[in-house]
Parts: sequence; C-alpha cells; structure tokens
Amino acid sequence: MKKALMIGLVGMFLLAACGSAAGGEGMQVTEYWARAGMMDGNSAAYMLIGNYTGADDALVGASSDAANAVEIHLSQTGADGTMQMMKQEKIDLPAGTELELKPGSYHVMLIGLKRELKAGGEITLTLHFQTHEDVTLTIPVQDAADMGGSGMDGHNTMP
Ligand SMILES: [Cu+2]
Repeated sequence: MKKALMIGLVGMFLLAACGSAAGGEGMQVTEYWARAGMMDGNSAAYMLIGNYTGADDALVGASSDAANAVEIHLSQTGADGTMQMMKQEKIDLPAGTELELKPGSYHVMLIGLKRELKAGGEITLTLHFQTHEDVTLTIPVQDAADMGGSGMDGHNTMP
C-alpha cells in the first residue's frame, strides 16, 4: 500500500511539472508570419499571443525596422459591405487568454515598407505591452496564398 501511494505521488508531481511546461509561462508569441509586400507598399504581420503571465495586460503597439510606421489594426466589414481597417490604441490581453492576429481580423500593420518583403525572407518586429516587457521576434515572410489567406485585408492588392 505504501509503495503504491509513493508512485501515485510521484506521478502527480510529474503531471504537474509537465502541465506547467505545456501551458507555458510569461507572454508567449507563436505562429507568427508576415505577408510578402512591395517596397513602399504595406504589409501585415500575424501571430498568436498567449498571456500566461498571471496578470491582465494589453498589446499597445509594435515597431519594426522594415516599415516607416507600425500600427495595430482591426479589419471589419463595414455597414456598406466593404472591408475597413481601424487603428486600435490597444488590444486587451486578459490573464490566461490567447489573442489571434489573422487575416480579416486583428493584425500588426506595416505601413510604408522600406524594402521588398519576399517570401523566404524575414523581418524583426518588437511588440509593446502595457505591463510586460517588449517581445522581439524574427518573423518569416510568406506569400498570403501559401497560408490560405483571403487577401481580404487589402494590404497589397486593393487601392
Ligand atoms: Cu491594416
């Protein structure tokens, strides 16, 4: 009986250890990519941000050496049926939640590309949070078509 109890306790300990590793800690950014774009044009970066810091936070901005300006945008279908992009001062990141930035929704807008972004290349992007320290990422550039993107953000193809 005593031995079985010991094994049970060890098992629980291992489960707890694995659980914390799988769930992650801190501000976790994954599945990031940036859309290919022409020099002087616009592009966008997409990612999944998981707030496992244990405290509420917010994404308040971003910066990159690849573009003249970087803004947080939300794409929405307007009353007239056209896709519109609205600048966001911040996006709330409540503790324990994930925020998905994806085509047709929230995205990091890269305005005025300083160079052509070709598929296979990469850019450096730094995310700014209300509380958490900056997170700097090296983001791969991909063609939107490769990702099954709809192009609905109109970053490159629409006027
Ligand atoms: Cu945008």
